[in-house]
Amino acid sequence: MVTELLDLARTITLEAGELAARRRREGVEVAATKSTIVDVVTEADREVERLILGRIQDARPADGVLGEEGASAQGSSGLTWVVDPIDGTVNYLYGIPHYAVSIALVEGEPDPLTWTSKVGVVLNPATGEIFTAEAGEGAFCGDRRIHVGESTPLNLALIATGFAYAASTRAFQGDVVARLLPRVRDIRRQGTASLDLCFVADGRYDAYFERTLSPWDHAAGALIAREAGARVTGMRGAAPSRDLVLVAEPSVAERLERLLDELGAFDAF
Ligand code: LIP
Repeated sequence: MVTELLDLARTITLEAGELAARRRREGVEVAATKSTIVDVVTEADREVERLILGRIQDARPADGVLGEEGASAQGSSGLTWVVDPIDGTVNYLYGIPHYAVSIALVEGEPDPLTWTSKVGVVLNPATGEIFTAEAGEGAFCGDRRIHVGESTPLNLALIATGFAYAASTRAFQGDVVARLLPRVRDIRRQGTASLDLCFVADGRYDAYFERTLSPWDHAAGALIAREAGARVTGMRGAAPSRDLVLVAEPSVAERLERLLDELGAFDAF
């Protein structure tokens, strides 16, 4: 049953990715701004989400849907599709080939603090890389099974992170990164949370952490990372949420969590 749901998620994600890439080739403009002037949405974001919503409702009319650009359906099945039609919107707007279609299926209330993830798919349409996971069945990049990297001391760890759209929050986050940078191998900020999570799952980063993420940013990638052997946590052991998403090989996660706490990364802002 769940495998069929993973197949459905993969099929919809691939079709959505083709549309996103085609609109990118045709040219992309800002359609509107959201929380701040730099928090943008394009017409492609909205069109891709409409396509995904339609495909899900055709195939699974009793399921719920929660989408970044407003797609919303109250289901009766106890299952909800959590959709980021184009994650890494700023990269997409600038033509940087590092953005993703991210679709997850969760059971229970559509709340990252309580839901149970069943299926996750993250596709980078620009490269064709598709990451998938089904709860209990491992994580894959294409047909290749993936696994988090080896345990490593933090001074040799490559750490990915990201920043909010609000200037005051970015100031706080920038101060944290300034204190973290001399304590680790290096920092990466590539602008697409779902791919950051998948890169940890595939050992391309040693860890990723970010605060202020939305549910659709991490719903699929967190399951993929967990199924690849990562510890996936939120603030002080809670489930991942807007408060914090922290993902790494378990011993690296523990060391990074302690260091970030020491550096004030978990303080209120
Ligand atoms: C983005 C995230 C990224 C974060 C950006 C933004 P969007 O999502 O994927 O990790 O740092 O600020 O939130 O807005 O492109 O869907």
